Amino acid sequence: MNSSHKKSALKENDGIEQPDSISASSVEQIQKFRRKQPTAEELIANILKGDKTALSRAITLVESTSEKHLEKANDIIKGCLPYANQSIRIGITGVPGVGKSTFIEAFGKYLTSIGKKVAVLAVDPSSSISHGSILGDKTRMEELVKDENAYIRPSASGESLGGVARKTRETIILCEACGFDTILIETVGVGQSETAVHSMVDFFLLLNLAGAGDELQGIKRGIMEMADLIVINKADGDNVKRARLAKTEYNRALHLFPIKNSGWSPKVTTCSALHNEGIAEVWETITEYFNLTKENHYFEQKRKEQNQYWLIETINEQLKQHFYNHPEVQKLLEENKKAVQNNEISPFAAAQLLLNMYHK
Ligand SMILES: Nc1nc2c(ncn2[C@@H]2O[C@H](COP(=O)(O)OP(=O)(O)OP(=O)(O)O)[C@@H](O)[C@H]2O)c(=O)[nH]1
Ligand SMILES: [Mg+2]
Repeated sequence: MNSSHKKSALKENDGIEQPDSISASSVEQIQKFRRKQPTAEELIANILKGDKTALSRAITLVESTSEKHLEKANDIIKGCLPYANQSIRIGITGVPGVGKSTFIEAFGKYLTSIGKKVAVLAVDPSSSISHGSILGDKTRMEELVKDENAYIRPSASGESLGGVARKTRETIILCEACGFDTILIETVGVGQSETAVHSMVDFFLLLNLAGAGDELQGIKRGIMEMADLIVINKADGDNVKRARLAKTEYNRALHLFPIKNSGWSPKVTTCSALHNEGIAEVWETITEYFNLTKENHYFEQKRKEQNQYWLIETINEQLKQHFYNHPEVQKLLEENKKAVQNNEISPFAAAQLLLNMYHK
């Protein structure tokens, strides 16, 4: 801090007019830049050059709900699509507080240190309220945020999970075209969002904690079943022994699950995201997985299946949206909700009535 008697360089000298801190011409230039919206072609060209500003702009268009933006966003995605797919996509999940952000910071830094370009995205259906978990913890990813080879995008705030998931899928394409070869997709362990994330990644990583004997109770069986790797975090200090014990227990539990189509047997490791321990081992395991699934062609097959899944999902989503946005449907729906509640009409008959009106 400046001591009061020291002369500040910022102090205005008597009789001398202070120059504007920003010149008028640069203000004009900035305003012109802001006013001028780059065309889809310009954005595509810059994304392909690895320009993060263009990437962010394109993602904003993808996330926008306006019809005008939708068309432009679709053009950009179309232009980027031939350059996408050259990456690996890793889903990371775990209950709040397990250390996802801390882990992504450590893991992301490790990846960039070995020459990877890392994009971090999030699927967080609750983000319309909390404004995205990643945004809130930029401080936990302090180093990664500054890393030239990393790109962090807070989750699309959203209406429905389906909508958020679609936007995330399109964002993946844009990130890949921009040269990011490792995509990390974080989701909060609440259940539904895992399924959406699972359907857009190649590898699914579950972060867990060593508990006091009840470790297997907190996680839903379905999520464990999806995991290709369980990483027990916070294996440091007093917790090391318990983490090791938990590892044995998880290993035993994983044996009870049916064998995966990938031919991969899920693994369990321990790490300390905070102290940067066990991070390289996580990457080693993931590399093993990719070697196996690329060799046995499961990797491509899964991506093809995912594309088909997203084709159907997108249609479902848009049909639903179109239906519920229909003003007459909205009016009639409200009336029928009451009627159903008062037992004046059966839910099925009411549904039929609405659909008939919609199709007319
Ligand atoms: N001892 C220890 N603490 C850790 C470790 N990783 C994370 N933590 C601490 O655990 C707390 C939660 O970590 P976060 O990374 O914010 O967890 P999160 O899963 O992102 O949490 P949400 O964003 O709320 O879902 C923080 O206080 C971290 O410092 C670890 O490896 N060891
Ligand atoms: Mg977090």
